[in-house]
Amino acid sequence: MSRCLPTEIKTIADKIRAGRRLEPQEGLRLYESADLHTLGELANLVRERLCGRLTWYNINRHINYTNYCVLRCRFCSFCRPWPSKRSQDDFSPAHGSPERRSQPPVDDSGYELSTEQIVDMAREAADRGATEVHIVGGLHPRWPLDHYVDMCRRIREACPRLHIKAFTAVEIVHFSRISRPRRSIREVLQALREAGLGSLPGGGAEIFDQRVHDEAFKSKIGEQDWFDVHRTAHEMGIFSNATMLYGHVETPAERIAHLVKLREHQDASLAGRPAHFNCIVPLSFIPAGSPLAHLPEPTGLTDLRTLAITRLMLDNFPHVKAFWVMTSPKLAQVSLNWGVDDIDGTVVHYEITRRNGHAGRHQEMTVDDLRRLIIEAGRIPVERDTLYRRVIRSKDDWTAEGSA
Ligand code: V47
Repeated sequence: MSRCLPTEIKTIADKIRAGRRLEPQEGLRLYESADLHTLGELANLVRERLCGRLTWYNINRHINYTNYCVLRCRFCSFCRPWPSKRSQDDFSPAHGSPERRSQPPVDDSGYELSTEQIVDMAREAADRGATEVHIVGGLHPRWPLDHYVDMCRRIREACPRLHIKAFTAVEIVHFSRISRPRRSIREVLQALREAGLGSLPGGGAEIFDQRVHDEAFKSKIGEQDWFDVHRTAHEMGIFSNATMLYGHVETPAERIAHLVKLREHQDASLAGRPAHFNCIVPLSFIPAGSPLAHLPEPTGLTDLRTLAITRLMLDNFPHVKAFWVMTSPKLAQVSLNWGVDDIDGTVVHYEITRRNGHAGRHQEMTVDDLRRLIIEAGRIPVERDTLYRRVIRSKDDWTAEGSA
């Protein structure tokens, strides 16, 4: 690195080169004063120490089972209110999609997918080579816990090899609250695991700060509940991911504090629990269509800076994942030289955010698209399964390296 660095940044750079952990104020200094190229070089150094030039991708399908939600979060453009004309006891399985096609409705109204539709989507994904379904949705005002258990069981029966990564910590807490008789977080996770749940996605963490929470996520679970779910999952041997939703009402210092809390949790999981976080997914806020639509969307440079600093602060996370639906495929590609080593995924359909509010819900990347992005960035593409085992394909079949 021949660039002339301010003394403070040079000290931080030396620390990173020596493999030492950064303090919160050092992360903040990087936000405030490191130039983007220095950040890229440092994040790249850490990334290449961990996995060289390899870049992971997976063949998956996201399924968002309903947009009805009992919460009204200010940052959310996805949720829809339960229609007042529907009866209190109505529990019909596929409202909003009368033809029972395997898709949500094309307009922006409320919808809920029936379990049959979800199983069809999972089966179609498995037939197209997917190794994972990523299933999340709104907090439905009527569905009982058994509905979600049954969803997992029926996917497992139809597609025994498909990994079910499902339900954010927010949903798990909701399932516990609505269960009758009341089930603890551990009992909910146990019931879901017995039915086929493989791991938890990282959604719902947003920013762990009370001021930010009150301003943007007031009705949602907070830091303590989110960590309770992931702690319990890790204690039970269930792997999970973590997220950070940035670029709305939070400050850089609040982002750093969020990352440090994740790092502390990961230290404890790695030291004494049978599972831990597999990756961190920094999510770039898309204001369009949400009550925070007046906010400017994070720029590409904020995205790169945040991804690089995430890599540098989370020295105990094996992977930093770019979710191209939120950053755009082009920026996800560039980020492969700013600390990112993993891209999610083929995706296929995604309902929760649509870039600029008007993109269709069909948001798919082919394997060829993903590999081309990765190779052109000077990286080596490797297909992985949910647990980061290399996937080996032969004709129409696949196996995960090291799996039973
Ligand atoms: O929890 C909601 C976020 C998350 C917006 O674990 C928004 O592998 C941007 O968690 N703009 C869901 N983001 C997505 C998610 C995820 C995605 C890919 C991979 C993984 C993983 C997890 O999306 C929500 C929330 O944090 N979100 N609204 C928005 N307007």
